[in-house]
Amino acid sequence: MSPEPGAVRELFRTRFGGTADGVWLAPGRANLMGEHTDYNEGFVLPFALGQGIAAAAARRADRRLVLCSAQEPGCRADVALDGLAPGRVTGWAAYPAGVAWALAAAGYQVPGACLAIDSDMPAGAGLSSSAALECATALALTELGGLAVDPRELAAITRRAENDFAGVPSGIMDQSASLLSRRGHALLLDCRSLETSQVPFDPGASGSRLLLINTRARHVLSAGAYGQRRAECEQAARLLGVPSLRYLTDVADVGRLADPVLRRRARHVVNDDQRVLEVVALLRSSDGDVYPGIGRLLTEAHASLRDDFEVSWPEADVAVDAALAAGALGARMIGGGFGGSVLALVRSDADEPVRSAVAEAFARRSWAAPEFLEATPSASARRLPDDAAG
Ligand code: GAF
Repeated sequence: MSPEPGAVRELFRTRFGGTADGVWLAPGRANLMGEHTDYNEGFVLPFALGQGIAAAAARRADRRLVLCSAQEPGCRADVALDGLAPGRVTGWAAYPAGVAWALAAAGYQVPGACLAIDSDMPAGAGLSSSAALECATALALTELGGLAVDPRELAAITRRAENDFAGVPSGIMDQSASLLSRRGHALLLDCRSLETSQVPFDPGASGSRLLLINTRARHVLSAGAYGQRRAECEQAARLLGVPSLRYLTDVADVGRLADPVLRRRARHVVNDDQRVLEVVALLRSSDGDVYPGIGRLLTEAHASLRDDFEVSWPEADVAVDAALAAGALGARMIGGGFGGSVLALVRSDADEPVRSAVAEAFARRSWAAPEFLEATPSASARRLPDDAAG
């Protein structure tokens, strides 16, 4: 898992000539609990995946950022660092260019650089490949420039790249997961105080595992529905007289909203915040096998995302139902919604039956076959040792 360092070094050699100064790796993420809670200043509990984005990079003497990607053969982006502005770079290159722009806006002297990018993450699967691309770029540029930037500040900078440069109105979860996670842990992030804590998370030790099901319905965050959900949550908070929905501690308070749609949106957010804390309490308890309880919360969250927040999609609902019928402890859609992946928690001996049941349910509907990936709580973004394989 994770892109081959040798392959990305070779890509650098063939596209730019010479040798990269280093290879940086940033993971994608899955989210155990807390969906659409980050931009409501609530709680999230993501973890870094083994899969991610690698950047082989070298410093340049001039003020240009030159990019190529194994996933975009024949495409080379060459941008001047001076004069970068939102809207000037489009497509995939907007994410790395946006990082250079956001670092400069934060007062850092960004060096010119060549970056060769490689990924082992399916695009559009809702596993935050764009945040991983931003974070790999951020680590490469800061280290090449000798800039010491705290990972929390880097999370804010990379989020700014995504929001203000690439024009995607996301919250802080994905960049934080990529930069702050720890192997064998989930990351509890309070999106109001930005405090984090590491929660031990090792389903394998109890004979369970996490299965990601890429439903192959493509997830596109920049589409309007995500922004519409944000606006609905802000409106609900305004009507309830609180700075954000995080300030509601009793779900009964949402009953004061006259509009049934806003009531449902707010109910999801308050309940999902609560579910994050319940999952954390289970993971931290020493009460035997906590995974059936976590599974129930996952399935509850899916119903809430489907019925109250209305961001699920038909392939996700079918995958969740088929996984549960085949014995999964719990399952839910993850990420922004309207396409992407489902996370299922399964006993190891139910892994095969769950995969077959989901694949059959898709085949019966003549949908493209789903893709199954292992989700292993992994380490955060880092520079790979220079002698890493390849
Ligand atoms: C996407 C966004 F990028 C995150 O910030 C978060 O809002 C998530 O959707 C929903 O929880 O991944």
